[in-house]
Amino acid sequence: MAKDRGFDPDCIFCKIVAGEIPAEIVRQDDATVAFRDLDAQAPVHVLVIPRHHVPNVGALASERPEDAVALLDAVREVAAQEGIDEGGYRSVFNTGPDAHQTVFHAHVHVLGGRAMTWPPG
Ligand code: DGP
Repeated sequence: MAKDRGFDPDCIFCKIVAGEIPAEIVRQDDATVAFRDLDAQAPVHVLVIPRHHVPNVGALASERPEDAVALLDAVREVAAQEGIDEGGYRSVFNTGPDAHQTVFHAHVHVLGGRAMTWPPG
């Protein structure tokens, strides 16, 4: 991907998009990249991110709505590819410190392969 204004050189997920640091990529398209979370919380734990750097999903929806739709489409495809679409899976967007967002590049966690509990912690 060209390092246009959508690239933040200090962002770890931008570095994964650019291939500067390794990740186990499971799916990618023109707008999104999906890779396994380093700190898996379920048998399947994939992060789906937009290639373009924005800090969170709200910014993605307002600034790049076409990428937000692509992100949700990618979630559906990753779930099918990982075999968790029939049993069910959870999609999580953490936004801000109180929600435990630690990487400020929009991402959705796709978790599955086990029964989930509610409410989340
Ligand atoms: P959040 O807490 O919602 O911001 O989630 C960030 C997730 O990113 C967290 O579950 C761990 C994961 N993560 C952080 N750094 C890396 C990395 O370098 N590679 C991979 N694969 N995952 C990472």
